Amino acid sequence: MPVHNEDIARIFDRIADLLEIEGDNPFRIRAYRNAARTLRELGMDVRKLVEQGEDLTTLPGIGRDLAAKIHEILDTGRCRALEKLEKKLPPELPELLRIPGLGPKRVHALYHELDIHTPEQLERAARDGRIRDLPGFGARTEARILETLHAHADTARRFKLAVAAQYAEPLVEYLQGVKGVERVEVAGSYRRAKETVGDLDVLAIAKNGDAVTRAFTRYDEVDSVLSRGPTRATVILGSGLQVDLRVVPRESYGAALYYFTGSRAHNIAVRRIAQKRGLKVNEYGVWRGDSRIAGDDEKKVLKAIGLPWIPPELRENRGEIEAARAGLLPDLVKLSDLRGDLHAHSRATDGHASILEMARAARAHGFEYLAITDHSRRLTVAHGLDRKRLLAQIETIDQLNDRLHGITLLKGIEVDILEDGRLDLPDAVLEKLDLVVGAVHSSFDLSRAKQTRRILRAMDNPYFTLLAHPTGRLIDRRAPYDVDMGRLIHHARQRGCYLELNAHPERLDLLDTHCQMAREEGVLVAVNSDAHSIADFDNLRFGIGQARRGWLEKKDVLNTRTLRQLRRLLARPRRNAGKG
Ligand code: DGT
Ligand code: CA
Ligand code: CA
Repeated sequence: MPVHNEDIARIFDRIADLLEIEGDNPFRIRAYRNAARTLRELGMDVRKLVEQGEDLTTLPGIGRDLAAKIHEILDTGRCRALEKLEKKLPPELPELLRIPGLGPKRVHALYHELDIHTPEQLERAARDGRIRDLPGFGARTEARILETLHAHADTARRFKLAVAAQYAEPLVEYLQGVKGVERVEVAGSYRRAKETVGDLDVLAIAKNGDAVTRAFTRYDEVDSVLSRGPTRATVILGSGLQVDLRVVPRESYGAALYYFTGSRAHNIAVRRIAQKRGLKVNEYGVWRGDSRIAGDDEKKVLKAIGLPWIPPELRENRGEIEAARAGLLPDLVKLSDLRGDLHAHSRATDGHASILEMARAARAHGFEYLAITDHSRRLTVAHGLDRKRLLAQIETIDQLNDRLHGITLLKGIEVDILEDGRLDLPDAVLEKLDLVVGAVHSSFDLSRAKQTRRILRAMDNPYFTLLAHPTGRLIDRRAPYDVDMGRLIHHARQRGCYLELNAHPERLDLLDTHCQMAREEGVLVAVNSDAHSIADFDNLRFGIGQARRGWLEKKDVLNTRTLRQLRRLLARPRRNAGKG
């Protein structure tokens, strides 16, 4: 079974999880996490680097020891260091860390005090009220654990979109190479760019379906074959991801693509419209009686039902059908509309590249501007900037801008929003910046009222420009903090500030529904990479997918503006600050 970067990253994360539960040396734990991150962000297969004879220790965060472990995993598919740890601790223990609200200290206590090592045991203990008495827990935490356990049950088997893409892309390439295959596309939630996908629904055009499904089940990443016939097959990949393949003739490809893209709710609503017109829609075509009036092309399928083509990202039955009928579909933002990025880190804090390297990478991406927004002092784990270091960075950026061509660096900060809503650096420094990105990195547990008040107050600061990752959620790992998003958006409108859609595959934060709210309120959204290395700009495509799911058009996205237009929008102190 071939080993992917993600597989090695998962092994390193598991090691870090287990070490963390055992309270091991934080530097050692961080080394594994950084290495996992490096592997995930690497633009190419690490196996290829090894085959080219590259020295892995030149990668950020990879020393001799970790390089040796990568070689070991590539060669043997195993990692002895992990196996040793798994002999000491129940191997399923890290699963508990995935439950929002449970950190390593709490998992340590659950295991050592109550011998809990599975979500099922946890649920039983929470129901019996045995958790509230553990030091560091309490009744509120116990209730929250029960709540999140139920939410967790639905998401546990889903794959983050960016991870699914790592498996989908090579599979599509493989199928395209199979003899007789004319066309391959992934439909389903993947095509709708949903933040997580349950399984992949792959469609192929071919005449000899039997040969194609056979070739599919022989793909070298297939772990088990659930079913196989002449037109369809279902397999599970080594990663645990399920893939359904359907082979269809050319004349029904458009209908099949439309049907299997979904969503189910969208399909049902459209079928009802078709029925009213005396038509039948299925995966083979649009039918009037026995005659097929459309099928080969998705656009023609929709046209036959009396609808314009609807972008897949909108197909959730959230108003897109009404908008389509009224000719009011949004003209969705595209990746190529982005002219810059307003959230990126450098080596000065927790990034992996110098400011110059980041600037060059952004320019190579076709960007006109890049904001450097390193962390502020409060975030000590990231070596956050204090006043003095930020002033020095401002000077460095001014000097770089004098010699850089084709890209402009903007001076920014990702400043912590403190628990009382103040910002982590004085106004006298913030004043010198082009933009101030405010972020919540602590006190996630505040009540809804307090959390909302905290962020509203931060927005009242006249230098505040942009709210980073507004809900704070990490997909599958941390629930969003409790906040009144409607009020935040309304306040942003009044204060003339903006919201971020953070494109990091683990965040995708704003949510799609919040994008719709922002658009309705007229608050611009910045689709940012939050890049920590030069490869991270590639993640913007997932952010754009989410923005499209949120109905955003080019005009709704702050960083589609030219630098000149942007400067006017960033002008501070904010024109409206203090009013309203
Ligand atoms: P997932 O895999 O959970 O992320 O979500 P989807 O949307 O990919 O759902 P999936 O894989 O169960 O099915 C793919 C698409 O096929 C789905 O979006 C709509 C279509 N589909 C599947 N079963 C039905 C059905 O019983 N009725 C209708 N109308 N459509 C269906
Ligand atoms: Ca699916
Ligand atoms: Ca499916």
